Amino acid sequence: MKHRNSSLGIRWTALALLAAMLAAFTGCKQESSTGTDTPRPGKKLVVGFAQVGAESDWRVAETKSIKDEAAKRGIELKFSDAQGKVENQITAIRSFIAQGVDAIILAPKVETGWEPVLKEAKAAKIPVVLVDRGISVSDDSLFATLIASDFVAEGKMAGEWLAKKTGGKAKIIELEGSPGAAPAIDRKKGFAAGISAFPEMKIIAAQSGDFETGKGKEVTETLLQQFGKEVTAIYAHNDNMALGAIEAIKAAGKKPGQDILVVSIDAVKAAFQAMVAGELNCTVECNPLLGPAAFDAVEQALKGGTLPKKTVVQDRVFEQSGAAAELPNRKY
Ligand code: GZL
Repeated sequence: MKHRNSSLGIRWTALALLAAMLAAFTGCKQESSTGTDTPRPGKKLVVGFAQVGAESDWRVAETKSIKDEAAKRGIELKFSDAQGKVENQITAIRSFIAQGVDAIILAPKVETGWEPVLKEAKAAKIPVVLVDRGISVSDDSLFATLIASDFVAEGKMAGEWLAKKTGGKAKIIELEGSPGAAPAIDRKKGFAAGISAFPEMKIIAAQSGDFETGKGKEVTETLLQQFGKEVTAIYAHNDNMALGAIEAIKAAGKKPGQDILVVSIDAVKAAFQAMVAGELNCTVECNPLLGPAAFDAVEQALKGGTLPKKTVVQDRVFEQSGAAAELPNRKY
């Protein structure tokens, strides 16, 4: 926690209370592991975590990993769930700055719009570590590092798997993630690259399901009404939308995993269960257990150490044949 003289301390406390009230008013959920908003005395590290929301199993696992690691390291974590709204994430970051946290961890919902608030964090000499999704800024000194998977590679692995499975012939419905989000942009790009060598692999429809199970089901129900007779495969940017699509395929009287192949990304436990049930054909891992690496980066940044601008998390492809054996090993 930053140390300041008493008059400034009174001003910061008032600012912190104002910022916390603002954050509460704007609907983003803020919580502190100590349940207090005022800075605590002593050297305990205080880190603010601006999370997107809880839209998927993956996201819930990422939040748990960050919270568990903070507790393990004796770090006071101020957590904000933006309920999926970028403006709430920006409010949370301003609140963390006003509270004088030592560092900020940010999982940015979308790639753009971050320059102003990250400039404020830089001016306050508060390092920002990005986890899970990247941002587009002209000055990359605005963040210390990014710890994330390679979403283009994930999409390409999904596309190549489907091409191999279908002999290069498929009519595909693509369920896209949240508009403007790095994984949605890059998984689309990667999948297109993965099938580009196969002219008979065509994406006949694409629509966002916002990484959510319910929206994935709704979008698939609608698209099956229009394309149900010709679609042979569904590519979902995450497992939750794939699970929603599986429900919609069954509701349409077809067999998911057989009549219509389903391939997705994340490799959460529910995806392995769906593969064991024969309803999901393949999922590409995207590891959400970023807590340890995130806090290593925070501690390195606070020591003034140099950090790579991006650390890529390695991912693997899982298909039905190995699902039952792998399921007991899954941590999320
Ligand atoms: C990936 C992450 C994505 C997951 C989704 O790093 O940003 O967001 O793939 C989550 O499940 O909603």
